Amino acid sequence: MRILLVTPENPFIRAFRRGQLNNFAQLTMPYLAAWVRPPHDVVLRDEYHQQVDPAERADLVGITCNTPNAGHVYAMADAFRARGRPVVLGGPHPTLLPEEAAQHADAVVVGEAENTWPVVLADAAAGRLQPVYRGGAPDSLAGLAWARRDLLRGRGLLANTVVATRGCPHRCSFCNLRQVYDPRPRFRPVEEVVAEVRTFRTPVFTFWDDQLFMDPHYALRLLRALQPVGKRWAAMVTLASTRDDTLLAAAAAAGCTCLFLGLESFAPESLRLVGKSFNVVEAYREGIERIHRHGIAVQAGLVFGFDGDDSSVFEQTLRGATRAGVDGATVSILTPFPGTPLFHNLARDGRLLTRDWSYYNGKTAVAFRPARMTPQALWEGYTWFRRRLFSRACILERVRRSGVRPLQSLLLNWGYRRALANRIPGDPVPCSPGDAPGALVPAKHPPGDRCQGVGLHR
Ligand code: B12
Ligand code: SF4
Repeated sequence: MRILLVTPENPFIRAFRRGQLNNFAQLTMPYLAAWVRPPHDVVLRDEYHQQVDPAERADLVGITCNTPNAGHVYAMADAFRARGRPVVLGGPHPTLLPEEAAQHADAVVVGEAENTWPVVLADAAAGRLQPVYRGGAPDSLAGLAWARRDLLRGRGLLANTVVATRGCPHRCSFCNLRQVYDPRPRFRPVEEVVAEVRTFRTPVFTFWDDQLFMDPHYALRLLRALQPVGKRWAAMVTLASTRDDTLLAAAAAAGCTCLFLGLESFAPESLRLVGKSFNVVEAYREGIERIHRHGIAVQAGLVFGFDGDDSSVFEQTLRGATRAGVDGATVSILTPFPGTPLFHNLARDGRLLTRDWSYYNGKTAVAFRPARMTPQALWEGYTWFRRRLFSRACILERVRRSGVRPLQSLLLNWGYRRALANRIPGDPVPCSPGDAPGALVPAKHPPGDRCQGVGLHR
């Protein structure tokens, strides 16, 4: 069999991310490619920078699919199937809504796939694909395959990412982790992670774990074992998990240059409402200074649109982030992903603006009605905030306050600043000629082709 694996990227996200300098490659499909053994062969197409041709020869097409990519992936899957190529869909969105995904696939893989993907491959070879595969989560992460990074082309320094753990002990109401993955915290043997990292040809890489420091004992062992490898890396952690100076010192010695902190908000009420009060706003500055003292930069995850947010939140966050000296920030619009408590609450209260999943990307669109401002005000505030945060003056001020790795921070910020100029297709707020503003817009536009009617910022 010739197996074609696709990493999709819808036009909105691609337009948004173009120009940023930290777009590390997605790991999913190179990872699944590792299961394909001779006599079968495997080809990888990454839409971030490659075209996908539905006429390409393939005996099986595998596509990963998150929620914002769903319409785009369904159209792609339909095009492959129209040419007689069987399609298997997996990843977050097919896991959350398998019946919806099944309308566009010959098989749907629900959840983690270590125990089901080999069965899918065998069934496809025998011409007996089943409609749904479930129960693929491994009990242990020992002996996991290594991703086929050799299949990644043209990603240069950004080719290498790795995962050491799965799971997170927290339950933030906007997060999909518990619905998409087996919630048990699991850890790969330290020596396996380090051996995999040693194979990287680049001097830099990223951990794609949700919370690398979830278990401080495991983290410390991993960091100590990584130190002799001599590579530089970044990882996602919570601010609360960085209170331990021993851990931070070990991270710095092991090559950590940047920690991504899901701060989400500078508004305590907003954090409380989404179950994230373990982020203590008053402690942000001190916590960030502690990380800086170890020579590690901070990339903050910031989200706007929580129920505690009114239109003053943008200025409040700009002030807070600048004072705290965050080196960089990933800024998002709150997005109610299907299956989350947030989604259920907003659906119950009639606050979802659309079920066109292309609006659910957290970057180029607002998908719900915020509690204390209009959808337009949220979009405008978010846009204003990004322009201000990535203005020359603010970048220089933050870099000055941080004092850590100024060149790295200037480059990252310059990437985000450059990306501000990208033209993003479609309207940011769901609209349809004839619909009352804010009316629920069913997914009636062609996938990936947003409404061009009434709206802002075209
Ligand atoms: C790293 C990461 C990113 C990276 C890279 C994206 C990527 N997919 O690699 C970055 C930072 C760019 C990113 C961006 C976004 N992400 Co993200 N990301 C992750 C993260 C932390 C790890 C993904 C990963 O690499 N896992 C390791 C690989 C090997 O496994 P995997 O992808 O999970 O796949 C396994 C199974 O799902 C299954 N599988 C997956 N696809 C397929 C396909 C087939 C055919 C088969 C058989 C099996 C299968 O098999 C794998 C092995 O078990 C996950 C959370 C998590 N813990 O997984 C969130 C997660 C996937 N991201 C999420 C979101 C929301 C986003 C954004 C929309 C956020 C935003 N507002 O910008 C964007 C979307 C960007 C885009 N490209 O469209 C959500 C998805 C929710 C949803 N309903 O879609 C998750 C689950 C986070 C969460 N807490 O809710 N993300
Ligand atoms: S801490 Fe992060 S990964 Fe964990 S539940 Fe909250 S948002 Fe999700």
